[in-house]
Amino acid sequence: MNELKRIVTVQDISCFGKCSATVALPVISAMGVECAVIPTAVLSTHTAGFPGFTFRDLTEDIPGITAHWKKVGLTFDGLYTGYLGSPEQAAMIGDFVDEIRPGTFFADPAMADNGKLYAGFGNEIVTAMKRLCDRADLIVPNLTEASFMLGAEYKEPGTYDETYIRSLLRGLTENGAKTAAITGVRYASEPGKQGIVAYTRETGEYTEYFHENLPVSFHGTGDLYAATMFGAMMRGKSLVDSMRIAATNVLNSIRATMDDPDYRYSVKFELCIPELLKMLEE
Ligand code: PXL
Repeated sequence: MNELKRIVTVQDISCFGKCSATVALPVISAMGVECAVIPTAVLSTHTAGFPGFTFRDLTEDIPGITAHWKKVGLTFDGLYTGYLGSPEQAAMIGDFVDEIRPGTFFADPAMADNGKLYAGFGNEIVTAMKRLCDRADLIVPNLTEASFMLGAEYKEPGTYDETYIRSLLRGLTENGAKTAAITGVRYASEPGKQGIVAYTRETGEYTEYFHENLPVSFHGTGDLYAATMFGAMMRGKSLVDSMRIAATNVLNSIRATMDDPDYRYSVKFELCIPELLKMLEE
């Protein structure tokens, strides 16, 4: 029998702009993992750069979807949560975890970047995301999200050291999250590098993967990173290999987009899927 893992991702559909579900669905499927979706909101575009976007909150639809799934007996090897339409959705997803017990719960608390919450979010989302993350096997906040969730000082990229990152990682795993990985780490001592650093509470082990820091920024790369990393884990890759594959896929996609650098349009990840699949076979 050909084995096919099945996951469900819970995040918004931004109809234009390649982030959240419109990245997770194609990338995870291409990686050879079945990907179902619970949409948390439908927006005309993402919230970062297209003034006047529409936003339909789907909070009321979620209990009906999960109750139906429970009734018909669906099961999942993994759950991947991202951008939520409202803080209340975090509690609903918590109930869903209790009911369906997905094999691995991967949470990306997608709510902030560059020291600021995304448009439309207030402090309630931070509390709700933190509570959801406390239940996860693996969480992948960026530094802004990590500092918001801990009420800790946010430091600008390239101005901090390993001690700062390690203390945030320990804080993030204090209330239940098994492994925390902070993305977009840039140490003061290594100006040309960027990476991801993880900490697993049970073993006390730190895992890291650093690579070249490209001096450009595109919307949606955090979502591409998370989708690729979870896809790789579902394909049986180790934590460090999944971090490397995700980072390389994002770097390849950024390089493929450098000649067309509008931040809002995200990266041309579609062009890099053949390369991604090769990395899965290594
Ligand atoms: O990439 C994170 C993200 C996801 N979904 C929506 C967003 C953002 C970031 O701005 O606006 C709707």
